Amino acid sequence: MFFQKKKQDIGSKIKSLFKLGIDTETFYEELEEILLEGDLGPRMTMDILDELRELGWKNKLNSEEDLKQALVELVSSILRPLQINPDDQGLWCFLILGVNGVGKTTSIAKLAHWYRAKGITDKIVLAAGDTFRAAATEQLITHGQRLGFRVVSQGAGADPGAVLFDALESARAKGDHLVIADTAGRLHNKANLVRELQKIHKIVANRVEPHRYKKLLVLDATTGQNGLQQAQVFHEALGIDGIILTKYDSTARGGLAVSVARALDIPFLFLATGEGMGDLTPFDPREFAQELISRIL
Ligand SMILES: Nc1nc2c(ncn2[C@@H]2O[C@H](COP(=O)(O)OP(=O)(O)O)[C@@H](O)[C@H]2O)c(=O)[nH]1
Ligand SMILES: [Mg+2]
Repeated sequence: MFFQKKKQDIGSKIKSLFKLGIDTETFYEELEEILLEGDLGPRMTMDILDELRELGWKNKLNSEEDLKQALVELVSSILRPLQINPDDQGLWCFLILGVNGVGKTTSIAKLAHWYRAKGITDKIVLAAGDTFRAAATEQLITHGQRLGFRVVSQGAGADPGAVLFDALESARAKGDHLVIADTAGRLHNKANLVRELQKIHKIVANRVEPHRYKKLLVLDATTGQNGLQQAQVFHEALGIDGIILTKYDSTARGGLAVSVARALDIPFLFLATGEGMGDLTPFDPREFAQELISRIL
């Protein structure tokens, strides 16, 4: 099986593929396996195979390099990047969403660090809106202290809406430019989650101009097609403006981004590739596609 191969075998899948004979049915069957294994999802995989068959018929798929190039083109054409640069003309809010453990709290700290390091803004407040677990608030406070950002919190059990309210009001009063808000991502009861998120959403929407209010979803690249279902739930509930894809350092796959983009057409903001504060990179579709294809092939 291709997917059981180890690191030193990377790149050998494409060689084995070409030994099957270009443009044969087995070639496409094996390629289908590879793309599905890479988490590109069934729909995107079918699209890609259709396009490749067409290239094959036209005699434009003659080498490993042709195949790689075609895949990079197809993958990068479906991915949209997004940059958000908060100005100082009004208060911005990033609501950070996602299920437990995907990397929300860590990403909030990284985002604050990134926006300050790039000189975009340092007037950032972190809001501890995950009041479900005490550890979540403590974790955000620790990051805030370490990085030197104010954290607004009310502790475990508090109403997340009240935390958001406090954070937004105090940010406005103190002349801050950006509130980055944590949320709890319990998905065990979808109806409850959606109701709670919509309450928080109302509080932000009433206080922040629509174009300065961004609902950002954190997806863990190691979760595979599960991540697509998560994205669907959050997108349906609130409408997601952009995605941060985390733990891209802990998976050999990461095609989740492609299947989410194919299904929901949500743009990507950042790629997180480690636990360090500097492990956050603006999303570049072409670079991502090149890296992804070289990983899965
Ligand atoms: N390897 C890796 N680990 C990450 C990344 N982002 C977050 N983590 C780790 O994932 C775990 C859960 O992160 P956390 O921010 O608490 O997730 P949350 O529950 O969504 O807030 C922590 O151990 C983080 O250090 C990443 O990009 N790469
Ligand atoms: Mg958290």
